[in-house]
Amino acid sequence: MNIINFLNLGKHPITNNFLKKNNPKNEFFYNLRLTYNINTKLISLKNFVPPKRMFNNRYAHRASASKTMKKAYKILAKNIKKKFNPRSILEIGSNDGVFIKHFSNIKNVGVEPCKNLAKITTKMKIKTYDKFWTMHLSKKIIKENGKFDVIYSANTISHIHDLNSTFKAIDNSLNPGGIFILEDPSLMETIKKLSYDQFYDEHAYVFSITSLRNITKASGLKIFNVEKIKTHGGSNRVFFKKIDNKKIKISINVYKNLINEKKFGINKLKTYQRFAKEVKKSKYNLIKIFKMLKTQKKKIIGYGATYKSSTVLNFCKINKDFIRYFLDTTPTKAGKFTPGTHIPIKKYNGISNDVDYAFLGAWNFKDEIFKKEKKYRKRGGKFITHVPFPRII
Ligand code: JHZ
Repeated sequence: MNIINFLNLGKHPITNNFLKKNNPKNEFFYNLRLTYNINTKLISLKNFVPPKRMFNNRYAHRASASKTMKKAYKILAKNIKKKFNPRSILEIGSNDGVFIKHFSNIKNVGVEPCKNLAKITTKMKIKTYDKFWTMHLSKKIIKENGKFDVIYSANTISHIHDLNSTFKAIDNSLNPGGIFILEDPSLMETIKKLSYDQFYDEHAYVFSITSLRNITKASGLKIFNVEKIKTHGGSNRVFFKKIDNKKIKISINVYKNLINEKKFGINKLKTYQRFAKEVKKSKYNLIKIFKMLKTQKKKIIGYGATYKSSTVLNFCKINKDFIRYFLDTTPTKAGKFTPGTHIPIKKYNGISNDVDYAFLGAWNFKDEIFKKEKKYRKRGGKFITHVPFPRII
């Protein structure tokens, strides 16, 4: 057997299933288990959830809900124009258009299977295909638009189950000198930060550069650069070219990253077994903090009803007995309840004066949030986080 299970995180709901009622009938749960592939070094969920259960007309996440991300996409768009000067760009997983809108002066096409999101970008006059990314769709897009100079995809390829055909379809859609840019959470950062909440239904994979190199060998694509970026708790921005494109040289960064990952133990089962042990310890210590504060009758809320936090809440069984409600800036989440744990979500309107502690669901935006919540912190308000270890800040 070349697939080894190393962590069982228990039963979990669909993270996008923000509930209308706090006592839903027939809420769907699946087993969240993590596996390591000895051959490819790929880390993945053991059980994939059918895509249509996750990505549908009620998709809640809006990429532009954070200032940090809006700014990051604007800067990236500027850099892509400067460096590659594309005449055409395709984005796989275009969400609410936060990135692709910066390319309105060239041929810009979006792919977004969540129809409610695709409607937003269509209204913005961006040609959007409200379908899942497949070889079939790629052929249709090429027929109607031609091939592309740049294909970009942030936090989406790790959500697609059939990686072989995904990468082949990308290769198929690129012009000969074209490039593909992928951004996804970094496995090394996930392990270092003990951010086990990077694993949930949508995140079928958490990639290392090593596993990406291994799984793309047969696709016609080759990694030529890697940038480490801060977004989403530490991600890799990976640049691919076509294998036979000799004009683009392979950056030394690629080799440096592969060596660093090897030194870190990305290629060793032991690394994941140790991670699993530490995750269980993290769970124990986080519950301890919540129980202690509950005994002290402190008022605790949640800050940022993220998809990630669903893993923490459901794994640690932190429900409305501990967290009174979540605050979130996303309008479509307000008035709903967190999946599995049924904690009410309120529209963000500042933290009220009677709150003592706020659990950082959006820990990846800690800097942005701390800047915004200076007043709360000044009056003694505290945050609780589980990253990189459970603590009060
Ligand atoms: P954020 C989603 O995950 C799902 P989530 C998906 N699978 C993925 O990979 C990432 O996005 C990219 C709120 N917030 O981006 C807004 C505040 O309330 O970490 C968002 O609801 N106040 C596609 O959900 C949430 O937090 C704030 O000041 O884990 C952040 O969600 C800020 C900064 C955010 O992704």
